[in-house]
Amino acid sequence: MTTPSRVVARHNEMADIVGADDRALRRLRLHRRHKDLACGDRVELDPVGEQVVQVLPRDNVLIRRDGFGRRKVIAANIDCVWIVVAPEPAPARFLIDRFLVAILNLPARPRLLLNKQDLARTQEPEWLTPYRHLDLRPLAVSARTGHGLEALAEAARGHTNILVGQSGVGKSSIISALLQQHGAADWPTPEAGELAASGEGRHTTVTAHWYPLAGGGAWIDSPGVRDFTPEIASRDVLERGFPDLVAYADACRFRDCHHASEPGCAVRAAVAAGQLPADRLDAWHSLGGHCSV
Ligand SMILES: Nc1nc2c(ncn2[C@@H]2O[C@H](COP(=O)(O)OP(=O)(O)OP(=O)(O)O)[C@@H](O)[C@H]2O)c(=O)[nH]1
Ligand SMILES: [Mg+2]
Ligand SMILES: [Zn+2]
Repeated sequence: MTTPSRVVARHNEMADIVGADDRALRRLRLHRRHKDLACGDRVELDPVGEQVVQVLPRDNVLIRRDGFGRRKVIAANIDCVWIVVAPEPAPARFLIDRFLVAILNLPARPRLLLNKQDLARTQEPEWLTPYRHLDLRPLAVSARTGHGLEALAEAARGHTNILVGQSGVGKSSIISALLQQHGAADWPTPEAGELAASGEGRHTTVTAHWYPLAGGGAWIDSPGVRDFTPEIASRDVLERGFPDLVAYADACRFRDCHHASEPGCAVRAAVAAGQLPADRLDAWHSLGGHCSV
C-alpha cells in the first residue's frame, strides 16, 4: 500500500510532502532520480511515508528561464495563474505579456490581481490599457484592508491557483489573509516567516509553497521575480501567448509575416486603426516575434 501525497515545497535535496488523507507533513530527502520534483507534484510514498516511490504524471508545469538561460521549475499542476500587480512596486514593462506566454501555453487560465487597492489612486491604472481587450478579468483587492478577498476566494474555489509577480506586490500577504478565512481547517498553520505577516518586516518568499483550500482547490505562493522569461521553443509557443495579435495575422499578405516592415501587414494595420494596442506588438517583437524562432 502506498500513500497518495502532494509536494508542498521543494528545498534543494529535500521536499516537504503532505499525505492526501492524513495531512501529515513530512520533510524527506529526495533520491537523485526525483531531483525534478516540484511544488504541486502528486506522488506516492512507501507505506511508512519515508520515500517517494512514484511520481504521478503532471498536467502541466510552470517554468521560467533564469538570467543564465537555465530552466527553473516554479510549480506543477496549475489551472489558474493570477498575475499580481500593485501601484508599488510599479509594474515592469512587458512583464504581463511575458507571463501570458507561459500561462497560455500551460495551458491555464490567466487572471490579473490588482493588489494594494488602499494605495491606488485610480480604479484602473493606465498601464492596464494594453490588456483591456484580453479576457483577464482584473480583480482589485487589498491584503491590508481585506477589500475584494471574498470575491477572490470565490473565484479560486475548486481550482489550483498560483500567485505570480514581482517581489513585494503582496503575494504572500494575500495568501496569508485568505488562509485565515478559507484555509483547510486541519492544515498546519504556516510557520512564522514562511508567509509574510502583515507587519512591516520583509519576508521574501524563496520557494513556491502549496496550501489547500477548504472545500477543495489550493493556493500556491511563488517567489517574486524582477523579470520573467518564458520558454519559447517555437513560433507556435509565442503565438499562443498573443491570441489577440494572431487574430489579425491571418490577413497579412505573407504567411510568415513578422509584423515588422513587411508590406500588407494586417497586424500593423490593426495597430494603426486602434484595434490592437501598440504595446502588444512591441511586446511581441521584444520576445523575438521579429525573427524566425
Ligand atoms: N498598503 C498595502 N501594503 C501591502 C498590501 N499587501 C501587501 N503589502 C505589503 O507589501 C510588502 C510586500 O508584501 P509580500 O506579501 O511580502 O510580497 P510578495 O509579493 O510575497 O513578495 P516576494 O515574496 O518577495 O515575492 C509587505 O510590506 C506587505 O505588508 C496591501 O494590500 N496594501
Ligand atoms: Mg512572498
Ligand atoms: Zn503581419
